[in-house]
Amino acid sequence: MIDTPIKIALSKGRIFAETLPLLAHAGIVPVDDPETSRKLVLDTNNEHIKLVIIRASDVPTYVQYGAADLGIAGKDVLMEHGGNDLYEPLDLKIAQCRLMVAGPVNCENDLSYTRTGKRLKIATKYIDSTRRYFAEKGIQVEIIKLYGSMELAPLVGLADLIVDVVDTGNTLKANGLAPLEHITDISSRLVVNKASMKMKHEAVNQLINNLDEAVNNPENRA
Ligand code: PRT
Ligand code: MG
Repeated sequence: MIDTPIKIALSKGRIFAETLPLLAHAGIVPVDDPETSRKLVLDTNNEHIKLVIIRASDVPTYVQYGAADLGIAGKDVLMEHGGNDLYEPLDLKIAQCRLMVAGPVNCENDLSYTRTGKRLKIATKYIDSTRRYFAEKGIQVEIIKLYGSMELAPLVGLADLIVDVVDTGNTLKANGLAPLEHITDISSRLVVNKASMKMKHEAVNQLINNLDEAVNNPENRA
């Protein structure tokens, strides 16, 4: 057997920080810190396991094409990526938040925004999830694609509402916005490349089992 290392793709920031204790429980400790290192492939204490540090929204793509065997990504990102080209064996229950519709504080409790006639403008990076959500409600919307700082859009008249992930709600509040509708709960998931699942079955399965155990260990709960 060719002994190629197992590569796990994940983003730095909150996902990396919250994954660390789970990896540690599985006996995996990175040698470098992605917040200070410029390396994009991090060695770990286990020569058979590498961490690949990429943008959160690129994780499903790396895993889909086998550039990484496994990945850790938010359900928000996975829903946008769509398709069933990845296995999703484990909810890691980290980086939890809610996908929400939000709007200016003064339209709080004002469901008149669902009235027909005026087509609502919604700013978001979650194009597909937003289209699906409003289509299910029978509301026609115009979706404006943004890559970040969605909270700004209603303030400057670019959109009526936004769809974004919300944790504490402080960012909405600081920008005069309020949560209006809860679309779905979000947490990060372990995803696996389909070929890796077959070709590296033993190593991949062991890792899934170890991480599953870590998730269910109360010591690792934030
Ligand atoms: O930053 P970059 O553009 O590279 O990518 P990213 O924003 O997708 O990455 P990152 O690391 O910010 O988020 C990775 C994943 O963390 C997301 O895909 C979500 O699944 C999850 N997550 C959990 C969050 C939050 N909580 C969160 N609060 N992602 C983003 N936020 C944003 C939120 O949109 C708001 O603008 O953080 C801001 C602060 O949130 P509040 O509500 O606590 O004020
Ligand atoms: Mg971010």
